[in-house]
Amino acid sequence: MSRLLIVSNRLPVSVQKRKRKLCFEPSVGGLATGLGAFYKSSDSIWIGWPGIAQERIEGEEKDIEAKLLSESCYPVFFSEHDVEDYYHGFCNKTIWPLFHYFTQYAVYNKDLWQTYERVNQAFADAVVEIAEGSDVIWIHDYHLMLLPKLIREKLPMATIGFFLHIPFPSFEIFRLLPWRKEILDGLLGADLVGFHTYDYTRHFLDSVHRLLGYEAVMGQITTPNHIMKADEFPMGIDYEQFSNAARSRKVRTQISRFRKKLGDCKIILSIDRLDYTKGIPQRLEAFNLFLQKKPRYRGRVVLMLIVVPSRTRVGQYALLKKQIDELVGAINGRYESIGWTPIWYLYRSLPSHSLVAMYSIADVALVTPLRDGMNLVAKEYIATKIEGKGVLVLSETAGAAKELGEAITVNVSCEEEIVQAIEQALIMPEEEQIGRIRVMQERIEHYNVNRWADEFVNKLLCAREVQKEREAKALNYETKKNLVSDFQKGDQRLVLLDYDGTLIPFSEKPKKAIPTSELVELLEELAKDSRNEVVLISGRDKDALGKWFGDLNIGLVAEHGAWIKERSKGWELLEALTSEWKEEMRPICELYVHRTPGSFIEEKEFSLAWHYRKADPRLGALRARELVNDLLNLTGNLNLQVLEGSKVVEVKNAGINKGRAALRWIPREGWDFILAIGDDWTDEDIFKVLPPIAWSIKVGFSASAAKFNLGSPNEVKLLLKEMAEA
Ligand code: GDG
Repeated sequence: MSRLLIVSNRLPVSVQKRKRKLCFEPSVGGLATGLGAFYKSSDSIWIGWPGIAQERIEGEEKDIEAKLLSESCYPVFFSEHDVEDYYHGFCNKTIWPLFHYFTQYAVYNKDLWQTYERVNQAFADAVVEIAEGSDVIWIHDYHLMLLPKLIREKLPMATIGFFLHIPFPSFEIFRLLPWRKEILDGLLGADLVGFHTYDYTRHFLDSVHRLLGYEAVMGQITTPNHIMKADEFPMGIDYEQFSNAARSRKVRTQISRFRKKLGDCKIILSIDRLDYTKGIPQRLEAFNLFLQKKPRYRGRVVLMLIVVPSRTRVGQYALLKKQIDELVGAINGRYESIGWTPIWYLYRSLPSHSLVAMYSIADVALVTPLRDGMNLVAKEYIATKIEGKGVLVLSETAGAAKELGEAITVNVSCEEEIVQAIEQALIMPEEEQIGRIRVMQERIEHYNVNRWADEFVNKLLCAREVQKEREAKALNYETKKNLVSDFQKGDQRLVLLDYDGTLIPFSEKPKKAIPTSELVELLEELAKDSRNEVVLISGRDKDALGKWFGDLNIGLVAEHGAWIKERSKGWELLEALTSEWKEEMRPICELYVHRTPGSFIEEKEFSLAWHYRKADPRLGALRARELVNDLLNLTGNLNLQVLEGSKVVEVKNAGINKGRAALRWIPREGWDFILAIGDDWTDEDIFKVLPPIAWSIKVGFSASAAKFNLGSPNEVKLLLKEMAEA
């Protein structure tokens, strides 16, 4: 079993200093409580910040480290300034509001961003220092989104997972972030990125597609040197801990105490950290409206409002606290009568047995955040209902709503809807309450926090396996040495090369992808050796290829094999081809140019190519599918073929392909070395006709018949250089 390294902003243990003495206390919050049991039961180390600035513990770092290490925690220290600009700054003034759709609160400040980068680097250094080969590294949450890439740079073979506990917003929101590409690049360093819901996964994949151009297939993204997966894993709770606690004597005693004080009043419970995303003022406004519109409930219902202090150093939170205080005062002032206070307001953190007692006694839990990644309070409330009585009112914008469909779900922007939901909850027959609660209990008991963590780690190991399979096919140092030595031994050597995406990276327009003088010289160098026969097999037209490479002593194949030019000979047509069909197909392609901004037609002698590299990636992909469909319908009875290449749809004469062109050279007698390199699926036709002795290399990591992979045109160039110098 591998060792698990959990990395999160905060350690599960917090260090405090009281009267100059160090105190070590368990951290509060969903992640610490949720993963606490899991990490203790496995061979794990937790890496994170102990919650105190460096200046306050100068000279005591070693003692703290030793004490924390004895609890399998490894501290990362940072200064007061870093805490301010990283945690209170970029994390909670930029990412938190933006990812929760509070764009008006998001601050975009370069200094904060640079501190975020620096602190992520400090975390990466700490992980690299203690990580061993077989460790599984699991990074948590929005504070550390650059970490996967930073670790990958130092430990290319590491198994790295990332889980985001907050929503991943839709592209239109995410795009507002000035450092959006850096954040995505950071996350793509992981083997697996997990989210609470399908929507967050979808938003992430959409942003990757639109901003970086990588399209996902079944949640899997292939970048030039890495394969990773995005998937959803709704976080669970320690179900048993909550349901057992609800049965404990300590909690039962607490419940009796509460009951005595509250008499027969129905209890509506509201528990959150102080945060504008939780919609506390809106909930109070709705409760106010409820008391106003339904006077018969006055004196019969109490709202227990528990607000746990949080992030009070961020201005927005201090304002929110003031707003809540005022609202509570106003509502109580308006409706209070002798012996009845409508809102019982606690602004503090409760000990866990009091929290469970609150959950148990509450008739209704009003969980109405404006946005929430998951919301564990909703699940904890359900878990404590041992008799099955109680009603959950849940906002549809909380991730938990996806799993807890038996709750009364509300659109929190509509006060009337919350008012109705409160009344529906208060009058719901017991039988119905029990029915709904039991179904939800079964679900969250089954998918508890341990299962959540197990499932994530297992999927992470699977994702790593996929990557390993690809790595096994990568042309590494050893195999490259063998290839070059094979080449050296050969007397008759055939080298078949694709051009775009293989020898040169893609450009927005094909015309811009001109060969560098370095590339032309390299091909010339190879062609100079009489033992070598070099052939460029391309989809380009013959004019472009002729202009760039016509003077070299190499073979050329244009338009995927329609035209062939042998060394020191002229162009010849592979067979008699027609091009009248273009008149019929051109208007269809033109229609798609009009419908897809950024796309254009490239016309070759025997083919029409519709390029969409510059178009919006999603629209481009959609239109490409439509165009292929239209063209297939029209070409059914004609001797034509429709090809989908890299951001291009091409229609051309049937029977023409790169494999057929390659067969002009391959069957010739005497080759003792054959190498073919290509990047897209039109090159697969070449790989398929190669004899077993041949070397074949695919540029990129998607599935291929080639024996090996290389990451980029630059790596191809380095290989050809080595061959030329051999
Ligand atoms: C983030 C995401 C996501 C609350 N009051 C007291 C107390 N709590 C505990 C609850 C619960 C946790 O704090 C709060 O978790 P939430 O999920 O509700 O909210 P966030 O802190 O915002 O957490 C959230 C979560 O990460 C996990 O992925 O669900 O969407 O925002 O466990 O029990 N605990 C004690 N006293 C309190 O007064 N002891």
